[in-house]
Amino acid sequence: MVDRPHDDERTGGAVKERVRSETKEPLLYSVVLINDDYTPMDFVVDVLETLFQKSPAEAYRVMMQVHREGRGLAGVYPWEVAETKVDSVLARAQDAGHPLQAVIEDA
Ligand code: TYC
Repeated sequence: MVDRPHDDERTGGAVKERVRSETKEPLLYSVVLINDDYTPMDFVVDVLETLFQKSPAEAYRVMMQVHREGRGLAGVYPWEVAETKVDSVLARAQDAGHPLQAVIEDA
């Protein structure tokens, strides 16, 4: 274990008061795929590989989870990224004539 310097060693004894933390974590949101009876499995796998950067094996695993359990996690992102991912899924599905749905939830 690396020894963390004591406050005194880093600041020479000065205590910096911090009202808010200096770096703020972005809020994160889940993009969840929803099962349906019509979207082809290969299409869902392709969406997971190309829009959510999943490996072929992971894309297949997530697709089968959605198929069997009704829903599954495609990815976790800051709000605007999650929105763009959902928009892209819906646009791809609509273009191809498939009813695939994706929703955003609190992570
Ligand atoms: N249930 C679909 C089928 O049997 C496959 C599917 C998987 C559809 C995941 C949507 O989000 C989904 N062809």
